[in-house]
Parts: sequence; C-alpha cells; structure tokens
Amino acid sequence: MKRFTTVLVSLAVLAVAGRALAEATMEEAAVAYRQGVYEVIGWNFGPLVGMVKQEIPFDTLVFQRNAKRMQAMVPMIEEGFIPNSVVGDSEAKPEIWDNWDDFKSKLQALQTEVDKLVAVSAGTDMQALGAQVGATGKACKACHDEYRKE
Ligand code: ASC
Repeated sequence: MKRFTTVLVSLAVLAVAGRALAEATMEEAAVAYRQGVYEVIGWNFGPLVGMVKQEIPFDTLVFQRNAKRMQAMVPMIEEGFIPNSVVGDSEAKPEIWDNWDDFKSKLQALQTEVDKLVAVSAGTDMQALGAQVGATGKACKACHDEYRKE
C-alpha cells in the first residue's frame, strides 16, 4: 500500500512538472512573440544605422531590403501586447495598458517613419537616408523611454 501511494504521488508530481514545462501560458507566449518581433526589427535596423554612420559600406539593396522587412514587422508588434502580459523577463511597463491609446499612437508614429524609410531607400541621397534613420530611431526610442523598463 505504501508503495502504491509512492507511485501515485510520483505520477502526480510528474504530471504537474510536465505540464509546467510543456505549456507556456498565453502571456508567456506573447512576451516571447514580441521579443522575437523586436529582435528581427533590431537585427534589420542595425546595418542601416551602421551605413548612415559610415561604419559599414553603403549597400542600397541591403538598405531597401531591411527597411521593407521593418515595414512588414512593425504591424506585428501590437498583437503581442495581450492584457496582463508582463511576465518572466518582459521589459514592458504595465502603463502600456493604462495608456493604450498613447501606446498605439506611438506604434503608429513608428509605422509612419518606417514607411518613409522605405520611400527614401529607393534613392541614394545619404543626407535623406541619414535623416530618416534618425527619425526612425527616435520613434523607437519614444516608446522605450516611456513604456520599457530600464
Ligand atoms: C536600434 C535598436 C533599438 C533602437 C533604439 C533607437 O537599433 O535595437 O531599440 O535602435 O536604440 O533609439
């Protein structure tokens, strides 16, 4: 009987542990999702910053490609901010949900700047490219300053 109880308890412990490992909550999945989206955006923006700072050679095709990738990624941000999804290593501030309209307007401002980035990337006017990379970085930062934990 003792042995039977031990087996039952062990099975119960395994079931709980297995479930915790296998199933991320929706909130955890949302954090991982938006971190992935931001990672892709940052990966693609980095070389554009490098090019306008003349730290890496200018390549118009890479510039256009990366700007278009950012344009495709930015609309994916919002859906990652499901309610109460500040869990794990999330750097999101809960204020996002208290100021949802402002948060959304900052996302919209970023979209506007990235759309302009794609437009100027058709040309090779380094001054225009530099200005628009700057404006895009500012739009990223506007949200980070207010809604991302340090
Ligand atoms: C980047 C990156 C950001 C923004 C931000 C702009 O390259 O990863 O989060 O630019 O630093 O201020």
